[in-house]
Amino acid sequence: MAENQKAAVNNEYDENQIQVLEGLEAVRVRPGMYIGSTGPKGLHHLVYEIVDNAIDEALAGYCSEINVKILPGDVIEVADNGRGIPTGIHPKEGISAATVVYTILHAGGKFGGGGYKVAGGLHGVGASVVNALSEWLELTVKDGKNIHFQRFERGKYDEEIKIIGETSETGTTVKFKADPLIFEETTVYDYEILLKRLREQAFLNAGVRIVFSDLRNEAEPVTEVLHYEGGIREFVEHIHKTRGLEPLTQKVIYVSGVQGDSTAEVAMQYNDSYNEVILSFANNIHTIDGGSHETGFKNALTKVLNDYGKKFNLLKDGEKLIGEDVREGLTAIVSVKLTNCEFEGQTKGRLGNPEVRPFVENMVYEKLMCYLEENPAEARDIFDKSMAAQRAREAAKKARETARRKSAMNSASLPGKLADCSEKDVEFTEIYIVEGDSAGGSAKQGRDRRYQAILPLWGKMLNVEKARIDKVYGNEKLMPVVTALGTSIGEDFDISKLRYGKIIIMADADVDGSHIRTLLLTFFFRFMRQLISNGNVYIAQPPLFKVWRGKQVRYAFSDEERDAYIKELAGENNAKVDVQRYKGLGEMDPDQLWETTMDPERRTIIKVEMEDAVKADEIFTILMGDKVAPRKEFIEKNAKFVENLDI
Ligand code: 1YM
Repeated sequence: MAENQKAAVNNEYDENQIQVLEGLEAVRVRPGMYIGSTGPKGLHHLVYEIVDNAIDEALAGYCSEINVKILPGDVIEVADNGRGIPTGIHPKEGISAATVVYTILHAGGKFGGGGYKVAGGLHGVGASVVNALSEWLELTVKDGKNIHFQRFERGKYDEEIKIIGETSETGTTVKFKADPLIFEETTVYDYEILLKRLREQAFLNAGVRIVFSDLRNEAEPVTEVLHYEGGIREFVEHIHKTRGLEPLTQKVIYVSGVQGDSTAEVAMQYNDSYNEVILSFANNIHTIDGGSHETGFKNALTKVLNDYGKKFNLLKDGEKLIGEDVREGLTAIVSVKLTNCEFEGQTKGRLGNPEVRPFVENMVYEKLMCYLEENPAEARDIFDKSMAAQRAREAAKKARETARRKSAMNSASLPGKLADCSEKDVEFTEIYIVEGDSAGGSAKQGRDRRYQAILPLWGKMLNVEKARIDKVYGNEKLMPVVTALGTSIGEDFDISKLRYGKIIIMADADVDGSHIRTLLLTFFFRFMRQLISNGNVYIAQPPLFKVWRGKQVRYAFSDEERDAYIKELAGENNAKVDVQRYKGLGEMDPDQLWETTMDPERRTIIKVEMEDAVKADEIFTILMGDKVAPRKEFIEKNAKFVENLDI
């Protein structure tokens, strides 16, 4: 008698089954708890969970290639050539180990064996969660002898895993369709989002070969091979290339170290911009809010350059480089792999583990110092760049002091165009930042002046890309924003001085509007980052259409919604329905603007997440940088959004 049948006779099987179903049912009842959301983010997370298991197998040294496909109907297939998930009977559960992995909550990790789970999603859940949230999932395991197969529907199965053929190959293949009952908004994958994440994984796990294909459009299959022997060094080169940045030195600096079961590696290179890009990862998970590994790296870098300057008499007595100086124009990747990561913060985007800071700090200090001493010409270029940044910072300080003296920074001289609100408690106040005078005019008339302030923007856009902070303090477009918000910027930023709890960017749904949103988000990201991490920044969503029949009026935010309203208002007898497309906010009268975009009871505003700002910052570098090729590529890729963009 097979183990599982024995178990069934002993009733254990039934109990297990019940437990399993309750476990997976819990995932279906509260999917957000396991994958963050049931929106597009959660949908893509399903793919990462399965790919992570294949990457673990690659890191364990048994798998050299991972194939990821988007098939017609938005079915995902992930296949690796590893050992294959074990199919033998699990002693405790009485069913196949592979079935356990796919049906028992939290069994996604490696049970039994030691070692660490390097990959792993945001919430540390695995295959069983993907299974629970899939309309169907098919698992195929090849163990060098037999092909094993099992099918699940919404996490449940009718049949045990069974042998369906013979093979001399090994590996695991998982095919699944996200459940539209769970992912109500969409089950359509975004190729670019998956590509970005898979590429990132290929950089972080040097040597792993990921082949990614989008086969949804049979006439136009797309395949991309992601394979980087240089690992995170190539990641840095990739960032410079795609953003059109010119490296300052020829080679990417790479340092790495091991301490106990932990490893740390850093790749870094300076470029011709003033912008700092540091991406940190812990166990292949992007730590968007940094943490102990990133702090360790930053501390070491500042210390190395100061000590280098002192040692070679390049710094005068009392002269000192600060972090901002040594990170100007730097692109760096910091990646640590630990047995046990502690993620902190509201979005779990920060690495906690305190022991990691001194580990990374000491490793980077020693190895980077060695590198600089062995490469004096490069060292000098880097040091000189930091000194230039320091001088610019001094200049900025002077500009700031002058600006202060002119008392532009205190609320006694709020910008002339600001229509302030009467409420003073930031918990209740909002400011709408509006592009254009006509939209600003409507907003001023339409608002609730008790708690809504309006700041119309005017003047020429500052190219923040090429401008250091000192330029911001004289910019006619951005300075009013700074004074109105009250917090100041950069080093002086003080969130306790913030004058409005919600900062709402209101711009048209067209190219110019997207330009102004990108500018403001980039500006906030670079000079007032805490506003974003604190969740103060929002994007207003003005409607695209007004649909009406007599006195019945509807506002539509998409073509589909417009069509639905036309149908609704036309009714049985097909009366005439009018449609107006808003080309800009300026076309709305004050009442309409209030009703559709400003009334807290009816409006939709989207909170800006750190990731949105990071994206804006990337786009900004490409759009504003002086390299033609990446800009051209970006525009070609996004042609439908930026058709008329005049750059
Ligand atoms: C397309 C997804 O899941 N590959 C995969 C998973 C496992 C193994 C190999 C594996 C792991 C181990 C031993 C071990 C998993 N096994 C388990 C468990 N690809 C994909 N490839 N033998 C094979 O960790 O010791 C969980 S994942 F728990 F069953 F061992």
